[in-house]
Amino acid sequence: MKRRGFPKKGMDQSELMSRIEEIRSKDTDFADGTIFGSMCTSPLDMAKKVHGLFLETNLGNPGLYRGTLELEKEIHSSVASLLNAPEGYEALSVGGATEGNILALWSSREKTGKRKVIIPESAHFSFKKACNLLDMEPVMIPLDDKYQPDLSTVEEEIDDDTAVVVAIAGTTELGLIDPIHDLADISGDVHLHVDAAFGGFAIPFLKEAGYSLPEFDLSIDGVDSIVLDPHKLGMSTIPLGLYYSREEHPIAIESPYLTGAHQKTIPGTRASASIPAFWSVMNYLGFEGYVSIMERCMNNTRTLLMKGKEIGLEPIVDPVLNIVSFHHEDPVRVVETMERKGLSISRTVNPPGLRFVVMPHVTEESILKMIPILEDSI
Ligand code: 0PR
Repeated sequence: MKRRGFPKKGMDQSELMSRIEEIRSKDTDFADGTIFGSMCTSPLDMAKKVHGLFLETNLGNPGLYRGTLELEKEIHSSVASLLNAPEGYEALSVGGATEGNILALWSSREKTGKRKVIIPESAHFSFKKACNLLDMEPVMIPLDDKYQPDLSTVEEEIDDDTAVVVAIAGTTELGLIDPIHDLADISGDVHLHVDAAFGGFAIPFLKEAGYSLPEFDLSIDGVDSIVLDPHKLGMSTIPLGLYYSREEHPIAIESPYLTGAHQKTIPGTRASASIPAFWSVMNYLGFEGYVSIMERCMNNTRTLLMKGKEIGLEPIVDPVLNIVSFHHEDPVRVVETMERKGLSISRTVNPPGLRFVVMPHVTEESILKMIPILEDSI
């Protein structure tokens, strides 16, 4: 693109807004029923409205935003209950699970001086980012025939240089939950971090609805930290992740000229509107509201699974959460074909396949409309 000059004079407001509207219409909208590959969803209307009221809030400088801070403390406390956090836990609001995963690795390195990170191959790429950033050494753990980390390899790899072991509650590609109890036993005193970016706002509600799912949170003694994302299945606005550690986070950088004495997370100025937005969603839906949303997602997951099988697709695993992935030898081609037809699906790499995330914006109707197009594209 040719370099544009910095605008010299202000633009006419209505001209400006019509450009903005035109541009925004090029973005895909969750309400279109065409997005099947995203772990985010349209936040509740209330979240959007509340978010707009807090645009200038910045909890990097908390003394100026005492109201927002009050809500942050309330969400930290309510979600601590959801995760069975013990007394003495620390909660930090982050931009999303990427930042939470970075904090977990950073804190384990700080506490131990060690650098080795045990990571299942099914982990999100944010752990590779974190290792690169923190100069830590990723040790990738192969998956067994059920696409779960091979526990004997984890056991072999843990040694005196190991800083942290990673477990996942809701893998990005298949939505699986690692055997976190077993990983906690194997890790012993080594920091065990659970990435529950996706599963954190699914598993507790599905258990309530009668789904038999394993424990994944701070109720397991050996779990030292966990992250989950209100901006995914928490149904709220971007950016918000919540990071919990059993003990106090060991890194606190002095911020002497601001109203808070220290900062523990990565941003300095911290966009905070998503905090009251999530507070509103959480209090509006309540536990019961989330249970019914997740039940609907799982019903739609079963519909997609069944319809996929009817057109000859074979699921890679039986879905545990609201993600369905089907074997396919050339997923890139199918994803591109679907994209040309106006549908956004995703793919898996290990093994190659077509990935559908059945988020709350995915309806039975949108699935039934998408299936014949998928049939023509595979
Ligand atoms: N951990 C897991 C298990 C994840 O699935 C993700 C994101 C992360 C960590 C990182 O979370 P943040 O991106 O919030 O830091 N997984 C999604 C993905 O890569 C992110 C995403 C969401 C991508 C919506 C695209 C999209 O439209 O698939």
